[in-house]
Amino acid sequence: MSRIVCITGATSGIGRACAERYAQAGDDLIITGRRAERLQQLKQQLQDQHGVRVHALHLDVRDRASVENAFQALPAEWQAVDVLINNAGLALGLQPLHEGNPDDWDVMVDTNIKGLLYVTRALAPGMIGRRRGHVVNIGSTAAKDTYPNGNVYCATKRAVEALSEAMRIDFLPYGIKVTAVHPGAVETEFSIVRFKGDTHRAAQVYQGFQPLTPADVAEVIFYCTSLPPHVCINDLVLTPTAQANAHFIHKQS
Ligand code: NDP
Ligand code: 8X3
Repeated sequence: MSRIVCITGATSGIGRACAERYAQAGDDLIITGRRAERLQQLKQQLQDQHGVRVHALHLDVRDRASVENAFQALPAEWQAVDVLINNAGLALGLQPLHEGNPDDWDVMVDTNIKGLLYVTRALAPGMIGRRRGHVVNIGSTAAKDTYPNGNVYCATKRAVEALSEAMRIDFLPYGIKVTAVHPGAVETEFSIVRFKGDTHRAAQVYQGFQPLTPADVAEVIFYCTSLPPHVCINDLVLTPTAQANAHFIHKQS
């Protein structure tokens, strides 16, 4: 039976790969992101290739009123969301805390923590009312281990981990599953965003080992949401085979 799957940050990387994976399985999709043109192109592509229904929400998850309005205004046929994938997120900068840019901190906290909360607050009551739903929060190995200069980004992902635990407890009486998925190094636009368009520096992050692809992560997320109703993966870490944790990546020179 097809589901309605809502993916935040579907215009790139892991979110886009999830949209493709769920569409391939015949699920209908609500896709969100700030880049309207990419969103429309993806919607068209998924509809044409997989024959699924796609609803595109052009929004910035940091904008609370816009998130509330967008989900309140969902047409009736889109309201019964089965799976929410809180994926929209980013890192900005990689400096010691005492040299960090507070504007970057605001964007990371507002997107990775507050945006995730706003979207969950908009969709969870419907899941609870229906006694059916699954929230997948994208954390990171950065949630598990703080690495040098990672400070605020690591803190936001630690918060995602804590909020996943909190949701699991609060939603427990209603049968809502909550899964935190923590990827290690995945080659996406993540490092280009972190290094503010410095593609050379971004590429170096993934040199000397085989990183995960967005499709690898999407496959794992899809698996987590395809288990029998009584089975829930609560917390899952996946890394490239060459990566032990946030600190150790075995690179060939
Ligand atoms: P990308 O930069 O490729 O994709 C990030 C997505 O988030 C884009 O679709 C972007 O869309 C969206 N996004 C960012 N800010 C906002 C916002 N304010 N409102 C709405 N959408 C937003 O990176 P990844 O795919 O790698 O990142 C996805 C998630 O995975 C993030 O939460 C990241 O922290 C996490 N992660 C990534 C890892 C990696 O190594 N790549 C490892 C572990 C976790 P748009 O710009 O159009 O708004
Ligand atoms: C993204 C992975 O190691 O760059 O969360 O923080 S890392």
